[in-house]
Amino acid sequence: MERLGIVGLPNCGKSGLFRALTRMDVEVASHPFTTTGSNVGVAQVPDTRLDVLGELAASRKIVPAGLNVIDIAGLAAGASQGEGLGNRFLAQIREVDAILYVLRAFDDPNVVYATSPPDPLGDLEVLETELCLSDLETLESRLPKARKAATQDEAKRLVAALEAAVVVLEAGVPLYRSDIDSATRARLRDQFLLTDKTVLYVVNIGEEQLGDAAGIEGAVREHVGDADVTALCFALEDEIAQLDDAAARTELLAGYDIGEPALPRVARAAYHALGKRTFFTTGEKESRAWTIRVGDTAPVAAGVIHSDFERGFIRAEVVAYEDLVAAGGWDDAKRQGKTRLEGRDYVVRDGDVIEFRFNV
Ligand SMILES: Nc1nc2c(ncn2[C@@H]2O[C@H](COP(=O)(O)OP(=O)(O)OP(=O)(O)O)[C@@H](O)[C@H]2O)c(=O)[nH]1
Ligand SMILES: [Mg+2]
Repeated sequence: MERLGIVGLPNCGKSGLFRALTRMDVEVASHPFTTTGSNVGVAQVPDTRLDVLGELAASRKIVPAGLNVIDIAGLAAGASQGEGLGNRFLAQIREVDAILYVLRAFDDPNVVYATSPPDPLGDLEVLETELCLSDLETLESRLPKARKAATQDEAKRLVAALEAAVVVLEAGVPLYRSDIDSATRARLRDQFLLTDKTVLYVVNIGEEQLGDAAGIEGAVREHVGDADVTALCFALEDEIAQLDDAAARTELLAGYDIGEPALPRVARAAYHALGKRTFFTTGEKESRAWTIRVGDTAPVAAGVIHSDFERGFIRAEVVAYEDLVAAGGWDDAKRQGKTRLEGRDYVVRDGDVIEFRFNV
């Protein structure tokens, strides 16, 4: 399953974010390089549609989708040359499918930091520079061999793609923000470059900056283009996430004058950016969100639940979430002829509610 890696400078708040996302008990401390290995966990991906389904079916249990998250050791300037935790850090990034950059905006003299006052765009430059340098090193070590082998057209095109990447990276532009065309980008995929991944950004703001969140977010967004950017106060989100009592949560949110916690939105954005989509099953026992990828067919979706479902797949009985809700529940949707039977070739859509028919 795809993994989201949390990447940022030492003491920017990565582990606090990881703890809030996964509810795992990891060390969050005011000294840099607190995290030296990596913490691995699963973040729940909240989905209001699932809550509605659970209510309609009076389900005894609600099971949201999950997202694998890794809290990676802090990166210091010079990491690509072995500074800080150096290559260990870069190796950890290589293994993730998407990067969640954490940029620090909160100011606290008790939590030492590389820059003072904090400078989120400055953080970004340090982080991206290290990743670009590491990719350049990778490419430069591979190019001579690729050039030597380039007797066929396809091999020549690969060399051209590697050279195009070098030009972009030398200008300090990560591949995910470059204007390299998609065919060239596709040729680079097998190189597993660090800046060829999906990226999202979060800015860790202090409680006193909550009023400024939109402005801080906007400044980063202007710099990064299409990617998802969220400014949030990790410490506060962590506190909210720990409250099981809904009333206490609402009270805390109101106290800080924020309508909705931002963390669920970050989890959803990452899930989506990784190409993950959701279908649901619903009933009295449980309502559950299952993860598929864009383009997955009905038997593949069935296989997410159980491999026997995929092997013995006969048909899927499907209704779109909106139609099910409009009908008032699964049984009513069925009575009203809103559910339909789909076969092996059906491409499952985000929000489909499904009952599988299968042979065992
Ligand atoms: N004042 C203040 N402190 C914060 C805020 N967010 C995080 N911190 C503190 O920042 C410190 C570092 O947080 P961590 O989550 O351990 O940071 P990290 O990025 O994982 O650090 P390393 O693992 O050392 O790279 C902790 O003492 C947090 O309590 C904030 O919004 N305001
Ligand atoms: Mg940490």
